[in-house]
Amino acid sequence: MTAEYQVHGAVAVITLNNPPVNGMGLETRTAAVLGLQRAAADDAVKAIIITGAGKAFSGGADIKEFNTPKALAEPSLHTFIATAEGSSKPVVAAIHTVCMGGGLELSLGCHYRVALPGAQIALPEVKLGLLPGAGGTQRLPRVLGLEPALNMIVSGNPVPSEKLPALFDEIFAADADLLQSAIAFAEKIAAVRPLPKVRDRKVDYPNHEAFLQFSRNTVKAMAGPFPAPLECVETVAASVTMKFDDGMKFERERFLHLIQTTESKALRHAFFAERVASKVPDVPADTPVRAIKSAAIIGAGTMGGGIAMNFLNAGIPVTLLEQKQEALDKGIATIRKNYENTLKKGKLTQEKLDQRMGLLSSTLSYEEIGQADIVVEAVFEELGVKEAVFRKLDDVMKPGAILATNTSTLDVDKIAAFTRRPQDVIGTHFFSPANVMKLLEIVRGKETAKDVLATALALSKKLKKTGVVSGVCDGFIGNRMIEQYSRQAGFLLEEGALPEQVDKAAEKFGFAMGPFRMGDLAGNDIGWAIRKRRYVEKPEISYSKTADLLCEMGRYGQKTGAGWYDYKAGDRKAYANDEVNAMIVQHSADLGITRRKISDEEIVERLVYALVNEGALILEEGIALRASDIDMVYLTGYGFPLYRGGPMFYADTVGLPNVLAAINKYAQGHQGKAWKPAPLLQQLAAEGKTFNS
Ligand code: T1G
Repeated sequence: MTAEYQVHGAVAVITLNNPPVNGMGLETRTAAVLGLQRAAADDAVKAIIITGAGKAFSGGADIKEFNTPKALAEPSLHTFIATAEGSSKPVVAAIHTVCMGGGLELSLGCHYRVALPGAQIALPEVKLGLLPGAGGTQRLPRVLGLEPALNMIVSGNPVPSEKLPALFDEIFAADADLLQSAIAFAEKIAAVRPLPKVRDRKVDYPNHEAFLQFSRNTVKAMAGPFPAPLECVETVAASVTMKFDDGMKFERERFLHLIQTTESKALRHAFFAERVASKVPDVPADTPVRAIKSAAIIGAGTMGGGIAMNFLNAGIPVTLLEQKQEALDKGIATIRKNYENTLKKGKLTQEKLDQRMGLLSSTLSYEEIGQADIVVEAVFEELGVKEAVFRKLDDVMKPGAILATNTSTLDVDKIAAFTRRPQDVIGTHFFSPANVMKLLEIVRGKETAKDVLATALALSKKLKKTGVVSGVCDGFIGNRMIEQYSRQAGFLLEEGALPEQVDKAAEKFGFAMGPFRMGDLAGNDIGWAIRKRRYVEKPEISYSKTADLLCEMGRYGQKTGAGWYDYKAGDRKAYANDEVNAMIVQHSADLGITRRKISDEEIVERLVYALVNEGALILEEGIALRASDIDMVYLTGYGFPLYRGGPMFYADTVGLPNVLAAINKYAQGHQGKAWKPAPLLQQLAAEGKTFNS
């Protein structure tokens, strides 16, 4: 069913019913318009209510329909709203839980709006790179006033219904029965004429031009590469500068422009990618999860402390375990300092700080953590150390406890094999700083039980992380791809580029930070240790020696005050260093390479397509379940620009044949053997398909 029709006395009730959030897809719109026509034709009906079944009034237009013929097929959302507004009988929107986007626009087209308190009211289209395209930019200002409406539309953030009295004719008590209350309201106003229409109101804002100009300047400064925020300002401006119907036409025109932009498609891709990432084909959505009411963290260092904070923030008690008291004391002090910094920024109350610290305990003894529902180890990244920890955990942890490793490079199956319960072992790869970065790679071992995986996915939501499932391989998804990206960055130095040029090109493309600044931040010695291992384990893989030479100069990065760049105390700016650049130039000479001028375009192609090609291999091997998971890893863990949708989505927008042609071109160049095109990329390019089809 997509909309139900019932008559209660003289009141017809149309209930939108398109789970999960009553997205107003074509079938829903059709059924609802039929309901309005039925009510209009029934003389016994004196008033009409529109409401929503389940957990929403409506989450808006059905985003899944966008860029398909259904989205604009009649009855369109405009037609649905115009039918309600044009009804000869009063139409009352009865709102609860969620009323967003097109759902709110529908209610604005109704003659009356009533609600329960606590309903989330929003026009969040801007977060999808759009603007309210069904009259919201023209009607909301007529109800709330220019400024409050503009703030809601440009921010896209929800406001609780009880905070918007101007929007509602009545807000019922929290424990009221919405339908009964709405019917009583409808009966009360059934005979009132003329029917109040939002479109007949005027927006009164003296000196609105000054306010709008201020708004344009402010929004332009914060919108970055996204066109939607400024379009929101311009269309809301039309609510004061144009007649209603002209404003509606202008809004429509700008909406249809935005829905075709890559930025909007990227944002909508990310919206669904984030949600589909928690779906694992062979793990049913209703798989029972294990209760996680307490946690233990092994290791109170940077990672262990950050991981502990995630649990504390979610209200889950944590026991922090270390080998020495001073390490414990240091770790706890760091956690407290982090919270105090947040408090100073006004983003945490003292009460919350005390509550979280009150959930934290510590111990030097494994025997004391045995009852925890999950234990996450964040000890030194060396297999022997992990083995000792997991053998101990296997001895002390209660049956059914989840044993999670935060390893970023080691084999989760090997770690699981150190225990008699490999089915309870899983990888939970947090990204530093663990209490900040949203990404959580959930590494599924070959023995990991389905309910353990389901529990880890549910836990990632509770910890407000974006959980992405990865299979077991060296570097899982993110680090395995970043290795190819870093290899290309090194080769570019050998051929003629310098760190500053590479970083600037990457940051112009939209990366939060270029590869060399990123290395300096993370610590160049980390990559050095991995390459030393690679030189032994996989000698066939070549790397530029420049990064090794840099480490031999003791330039590990920000932590040593110098890396690819120099850094000054209290100044996050990276300053080019002549000695490093001389080393790079000398190294090219030592290799007999005549340095050449390299374009920013080539730099970006080689960095990004290195990610794409490795991502294609990861997909082929089933390490990642879907291309959009890879995009989520890069959008939430590696500073890939959101407006480009992630490496795989970006490759789709470039066109896979073009990506393949570029890779084949680079395969003819310096260190060309690093460019073996992934078979999946070749296949999809040949078939004219995309990664995210
Ligand atoms: N269309 C289609 N599917 C939607 C949807 C929508 N509008 N909103 C949510 N879903 C799906 C979502 O993909 C997930 O699917 C499930 O519902 C639960 O979502 C013309 C153009 C409403 C606050 O931007 O903010 O109207 O994974 O996990 O945490 O002007 O979903 O179960 O298969 O997020 O309870 C404007 C977007 C649309 C609202 C519920 N509306 N949605 O949060 O559940 S454009 C939005 C949300 C528009 C008009 C314009 C949230 C929620 P699955 P969820 P939740």
